[in-house]
Amino acid sequence: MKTDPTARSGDLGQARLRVEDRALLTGQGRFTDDIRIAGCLHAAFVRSPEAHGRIAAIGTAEATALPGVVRIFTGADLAGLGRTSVNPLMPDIRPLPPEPLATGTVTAVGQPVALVVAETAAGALDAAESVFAEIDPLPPIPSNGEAGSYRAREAWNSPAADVRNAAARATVSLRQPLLAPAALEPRGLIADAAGEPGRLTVWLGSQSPHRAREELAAVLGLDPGAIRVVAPDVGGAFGMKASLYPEDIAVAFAALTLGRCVKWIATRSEDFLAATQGRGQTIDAGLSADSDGTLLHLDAAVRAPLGSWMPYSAVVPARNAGRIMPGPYRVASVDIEATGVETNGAAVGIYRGAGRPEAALAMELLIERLAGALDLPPEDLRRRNFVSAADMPWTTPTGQTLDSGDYRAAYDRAAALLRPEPAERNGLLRGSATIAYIEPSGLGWETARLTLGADGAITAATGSAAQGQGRTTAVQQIVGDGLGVAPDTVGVVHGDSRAPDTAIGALASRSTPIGGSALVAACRDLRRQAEERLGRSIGDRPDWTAIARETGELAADATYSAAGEAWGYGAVGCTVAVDPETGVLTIERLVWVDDAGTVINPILAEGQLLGGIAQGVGEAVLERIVYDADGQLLTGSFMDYGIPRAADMPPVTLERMETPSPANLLGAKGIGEAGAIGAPAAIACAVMAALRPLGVKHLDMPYTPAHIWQAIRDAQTGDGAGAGDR
Ligand code: SMO
Repeated sequence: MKTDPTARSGDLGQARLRVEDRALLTGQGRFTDDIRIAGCLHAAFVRSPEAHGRIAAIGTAEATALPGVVRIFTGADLAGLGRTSVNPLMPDIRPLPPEPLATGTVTAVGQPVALVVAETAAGALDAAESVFAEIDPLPPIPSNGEAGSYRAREAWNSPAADVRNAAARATVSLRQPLLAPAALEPRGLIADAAGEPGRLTVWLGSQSPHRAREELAAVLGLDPGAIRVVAPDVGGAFGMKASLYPEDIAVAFAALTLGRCVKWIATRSEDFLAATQGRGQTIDAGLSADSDGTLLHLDAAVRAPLGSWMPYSAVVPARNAGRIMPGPYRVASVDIEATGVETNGAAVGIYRGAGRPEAALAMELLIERLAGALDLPPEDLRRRNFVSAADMPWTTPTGQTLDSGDYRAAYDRAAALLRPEPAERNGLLRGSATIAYIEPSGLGWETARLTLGADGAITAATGSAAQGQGRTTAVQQIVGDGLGVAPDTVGVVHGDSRAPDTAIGALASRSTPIGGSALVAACRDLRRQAEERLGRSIGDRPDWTAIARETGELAADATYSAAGEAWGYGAVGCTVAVDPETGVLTIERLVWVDDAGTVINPILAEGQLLGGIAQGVGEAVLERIVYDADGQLLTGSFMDYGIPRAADMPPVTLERMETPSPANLLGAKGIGEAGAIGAPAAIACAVMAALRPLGVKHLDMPYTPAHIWQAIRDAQTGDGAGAGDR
């Protein structure tokens, strides 16, 4: 382990237990569904049974007459509302904002077509089943995105390297499954308009309550100041709770129209049908090198399915896959194009990693194949091409600035931890690989507000909302360090659109690098204000109670803009065993070296890595959303969609390096997505190493026993040219 003692002081880096866990683990959490408001009505949605079709009629008469039904809304009732926006991160975007309730046509199974509001949740569900939606079917655009029309596009080109010197070129052709983010807590909200007319309080399971407030205000035609959005305890989000949904708009509209409180909590099936999905990209890529193994040219065509509407962050996965594709390697030139295409299914958006795992998977498989073509060990090919510590900051051919780190050192350590295993034992085929990944943590700003009460109480409000990552614990340590007080004396507020009053939210692994730096800036400002008022230095560990007696209440607001993007990185070694008789895959070992820059709390960092690894393992071996040819969802419950359980976790060895980033005040980099980025690429490379001797050239995830068995069989009988599933 390499640490930089200058990177931490005081409470930074201390392994404190999470202060959130007592409540969360003893059933004392307060999630949206736990919030009971007297007189609150309940909502249920009527959803399209067709993937694509024309609405002929929506019959609500029978349902309206049922006892306890207050009102049934259809698309026509909401026709005057505005539309949500799409973050214009790619130069060429044709936005596809959702209708809160469909009018005219439906474009996905599960799309809301009517909203029933009733006195009870059961009454709303009963009435929803009595609403008759008559829809004339149209041919659907399939979910794999190969046929849909484009909605977003970006290209990254650089003058081509001299590929006449290329000694070898390798290609890959990936068809990645769509995934369900599968947060433990489904979506839901309470919209309360029972108070002053035109004012709205919303409790929403959200990563970005401030953005939700802005979007609700724009869509509903209200002043943002008339809306307060609060994210209470949130049971996981993973990108799926980042953007405003049609259901959120419809429920808020119903509350405002009725002047009442309306609550909607999604069922698990509704999350499978209508929450945003992740991944699903098709990537065709090629990589060439000269005879020394110096990488020359990377070309890639990324097709990202977008589903039937575009949430705010819709183009992030396509853009990230393109801009990150060269990974931690020096590649002389690139020709990459990423395209987002419309399909008839749930919206596809950001999901833990959001384009980063897709890029790493393509690049690492290319490296393995290219090494084979050059007759070099793949580890050597990587070592020859890492961006070196001396190169930093390094601008990639896609225009990204890698800020700091020693990729080679992390790689060597991971490779050393993964001791070689015999290739074959007990009839099992073994495969190993050590891969490398990078994890950008975003640009832009975040806010923090610190207050010193007249009694000396310190309260820190952060714009980085919490969904179980342990933000309260981290914020206490950052502010404890910044103000020279014990962490557990710091009160923490997060997830409230009134405190601070502007913010971005918890996305893209940016909460500690950018949100944490905003807290540091606020601490510096509070110290400066105190010293100014007192006319003297207050020292490293001041007595804030005594200061408050002299100064009275103080408040420091900070909006911190990152100086650059901080890039976490790491290396992962993986050994797998495949039983060729049954196709059963065992991940025998994962060894991991991650550099997230300054670490605030190693327990939190480890938790983030392990959680991301679990989701990455799920992606590699279990998870796949399936729509049939008619666009019907075949994986609508956990009976049909596998997520990893504790017993599916392989043994994991974690080590850490700590190279502070020059890009922000804390020197922190992202870690929330690292596990989900590195695990699928490492497992895929190890699986391919195990299967290659049998003649299997490529196999797409998930590596289920049936999938592996079929690939082995096809390779042995010559069917499908060893392509496995194609
Ligand atoms: S996938 Mo993240 O919540 O930016």
